[in-house]
Amino acid sequence: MSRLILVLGDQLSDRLSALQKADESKDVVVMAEVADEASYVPHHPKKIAFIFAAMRKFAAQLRDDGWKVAYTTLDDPDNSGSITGELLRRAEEFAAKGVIATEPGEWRLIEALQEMPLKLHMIKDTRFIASHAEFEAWAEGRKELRMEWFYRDMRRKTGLLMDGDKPVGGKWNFDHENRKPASEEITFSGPMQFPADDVVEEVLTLVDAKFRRNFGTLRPFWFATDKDQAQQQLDHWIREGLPKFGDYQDAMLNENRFLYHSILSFYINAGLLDPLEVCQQVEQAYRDGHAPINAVEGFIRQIIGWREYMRGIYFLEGPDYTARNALEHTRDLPALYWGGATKMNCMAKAVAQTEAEAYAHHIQRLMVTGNFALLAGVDPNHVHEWYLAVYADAYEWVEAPNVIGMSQWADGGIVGSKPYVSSGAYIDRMSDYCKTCAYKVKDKTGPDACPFNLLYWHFLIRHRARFETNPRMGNMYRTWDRMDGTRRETVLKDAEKFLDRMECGEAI
Ligand code: FAD
Ligand code: DLZ
Ligand code: SF4
Repeated sequence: MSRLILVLGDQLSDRLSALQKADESKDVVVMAEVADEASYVPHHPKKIAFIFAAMRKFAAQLRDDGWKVAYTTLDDPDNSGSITGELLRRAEEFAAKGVIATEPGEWRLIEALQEMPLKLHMIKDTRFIASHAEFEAWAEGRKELRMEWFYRDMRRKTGLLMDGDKPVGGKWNFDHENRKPASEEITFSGPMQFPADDVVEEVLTLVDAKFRRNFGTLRPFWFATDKDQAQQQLDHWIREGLPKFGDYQDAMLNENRFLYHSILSFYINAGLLDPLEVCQQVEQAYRDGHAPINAVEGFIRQIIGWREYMRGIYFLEGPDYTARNALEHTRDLPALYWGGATKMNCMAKAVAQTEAEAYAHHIQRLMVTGNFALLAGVDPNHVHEWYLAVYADAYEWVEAPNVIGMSQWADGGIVGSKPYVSSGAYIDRMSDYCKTCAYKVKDKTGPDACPFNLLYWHFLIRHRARFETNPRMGNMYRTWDRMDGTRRETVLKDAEKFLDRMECGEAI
């Protein structure tokens, strides 16, 4: 009797644990494009097209390798609309005795599989470096779950950038060298653009017909959709982008959407690239003298540090994590996040590039769109749903700790010891956005004052009782207290006026 082997849209790896447990001669691989997954948030059309095209190509590769694959396309008239529905349908069709599944990356789907009336063997996702048990053991009894300590354990475990038991270069972290504004011409030509082949074209037609109303531009579609193409993007970026990745990691520019970023998260998260192998290839570039330590260490820390840490937090904190709202923020997400007009150049640029590419880099996500939502007091659950929908690399295991934890401080300080908030001065230092903005970043009050300047103080004063005693924030409260009383009143009044105009739907 055969078993069903579930392969989800973000599990497209030959070495997936469920495939390794399977018997190629008897078992049936089940893959399905389903309405439930394609619409639990209004995903960006490029994200849906990427996942469907990569799924179809992965299914073809499995068939070539000798697997029996039962694949359901979205427009199949028998499509039941859900992953569990498809498993039940295929169980009957193949008289299967049970399902083997690699643990999905979202509680929602884990719970749905567990409730299904079929025998289920859910196994670990071995594409990650730290297992849940390892992360739990690391977290056990710690007062603070600081990423940096976890990261050092991951360096020791993987042996990446290690000389025996010592870090290469004599330091674990070279981040202080990585904060340069982009003042020079960018020499990286950006991600490779892959022309649409027949499989991609067919998917684009389907997605265009079914998801045209979702926020986001489908064409031109340039993503890699199989592991060979994803490897080409990795090689291209190691060659051209990696050497300066560290220096300009936090920079933002009007005319350059990608700077030196790798644009690899789509591919790693979907399974087209293995995170450890990516890091090994990046380390090799350092050992060959092609890239400096600050770039290589910085990149490897993002993957074996932040990426693994975020996953650890998501599974440690449990299914209610996305509902957390420590700062009790209740505002609706302003229409400008869905492309509505705004005079704030930084926000307009970050949203427009998100709409076009289903991509924005880390500092745009954290210090522009995330910062604004936090300062303005937007309900973190709305912010979470937006990020989950609009980025092609977004699955809850990685998106939620970044948004609920790092960006919105809605988990009360598990991920970040202080909220990531800043006035316009930070954006001005790290970008050229302010030069062409309708607002004036140097104005602290008045009709032209940068909204980030107004809202920054408004946020700090709203939450004074909570943050005044935070050792990393005390200085800001002392600065406020030294300000002239009338000026303080004007700042808060102007901030209130701005928020009222935003609530009324004005193009702020
Ligand atoms: P690079 O800048 O080239 O970084 C290299 C790699 O490091 C990335 O590909 C990614 O795999 C990893 N990485 C870097 N930072 C993080 C991080 N904080 N968490 C996890 N991995 C990281 N990343 C996602 O993969 N999915 C998300 O849904 C997501 N949502 C985010 C939401 C917010 C509010 C913030 C602040 C960050 C979010 N990130 C998310 C992290 C980060 O912004 C993206 O991984 C990165 O921008 C992807 O682009 P890149 O591949 O060019 O990354
Ligand atoms: C994101 C996504 C989308 C849009 N569509 C599908 C799909 O039709 N079939 C599928 O197997 N997976 C899809 N995915 C990815 C899943 O939502 C993802 O596996 C879960 O959210 C767990 O991370
Ligand atoms: Fe953004 Fe303020 Fe600069 Fe305008 S002035 S781009 S709103 S930070």
